[in-house]
Amino acid sequence: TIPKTQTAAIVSTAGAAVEVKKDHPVKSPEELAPGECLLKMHCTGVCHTDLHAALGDWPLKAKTPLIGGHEGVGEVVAIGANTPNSPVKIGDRVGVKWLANSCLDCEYCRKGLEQTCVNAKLSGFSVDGTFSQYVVSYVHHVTPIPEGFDSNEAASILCAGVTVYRAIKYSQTQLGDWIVLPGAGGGLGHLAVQYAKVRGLRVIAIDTGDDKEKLCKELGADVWIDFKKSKDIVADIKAATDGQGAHSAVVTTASSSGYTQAVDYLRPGGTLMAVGLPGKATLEASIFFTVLKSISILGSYVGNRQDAREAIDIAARGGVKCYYQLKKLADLESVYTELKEGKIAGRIVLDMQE
Ligand code: 8ID
Ligand code: ZN
Repeated sequence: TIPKTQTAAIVSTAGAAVEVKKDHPVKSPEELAPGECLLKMHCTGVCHTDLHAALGDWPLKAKTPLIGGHEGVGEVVAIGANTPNSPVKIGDRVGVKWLANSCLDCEYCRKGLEQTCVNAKLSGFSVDGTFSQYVVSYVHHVTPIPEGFDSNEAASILCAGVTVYRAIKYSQTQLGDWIVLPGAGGGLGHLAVQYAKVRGLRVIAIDTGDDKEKLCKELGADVWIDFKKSKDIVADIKAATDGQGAHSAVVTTASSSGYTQAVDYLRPGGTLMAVGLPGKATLEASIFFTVLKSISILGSYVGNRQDAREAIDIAARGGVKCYYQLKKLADLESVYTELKEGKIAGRIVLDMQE
């Protein structure tokens, strides 16, 4: 039976601390609109985006009060009446990603760029997200989780995984190419190391600290650079790549510093994939050398429904594995503090089944 109330982590206004409330209402199955489904959550990852949303440090503002969270796994316990052609049924295990819903019929949706749909609903940002025991989501956008693939392992693939999977897919790289991953020890980055290896790339991981170094090397990074210790990152990358520079960089740092030298350390024809989302920074790159080196600079924003299925499929078959520590919803505020301080290697996943 579906309870009337639940535990949820709520941020009342931008910048406020997280409050865990035990009496937050659950939307009843009768109240679900067509196309909506109610999920009983198993777990949810915590993404740096959730911290941006809670702090309100982006040019786009989240709804308030806000229940954050956008990479969770749960079971479908109800589907709105009069939902035609639902691709999921009650009892299915599914994932919630950042893109909660899109119209599926605008130019962007038709082109597979659903993320930019003008009517997009964003989990944990414009609609309440996964930091609650029950979540309202949308039958056409939830991602089926293959049988036997553990929910805790799957959770962070739904944002961190799909995002770097897509960025690498469009990085214009070939088997054996060098890819630089600033932010490699973080949530997105440590999955990027692995998706890059699956693609047959050689990885230069950049981040800081012993934990992240150990993690990146264990995950198969070919070269490690500690950005706090390196005296010259461009020189270090050139030294590792026969003096030529790397073929691509996928930047997943939440601060602009991960971006600044990318055009300098890419070789001619190289591609910079912008993924990390500092709210106010602008990209400083030499126009002259961007032109002379024929550099491509591309933004990459999460992924569409198909990208999500592909990223999940690779992880379910063991190609990549989320490295995570399991915590509780009540720990969310302290997780935000650790994320701010850059202390988390890999991901934090919150167990929602206690
Ligand atoms: O669709 C998208 N483009 C998308 C999807 C999901 C998340 C974008 N994001 C954004 C988030 O909003 C955030 O801005 O990607 C960024 C990273 O998210 P995350 O991986 O969840 O954050 P994290 O776990 O804190 O990892 C960031 C890592 O960057 C390192 C930190 O040490 C940390 O490990 N880092 C920093 I900050 N500065 C660095 C630098 N100059 C750096 N690593 C190398 N060089
Ligand atoms: Zn995210």
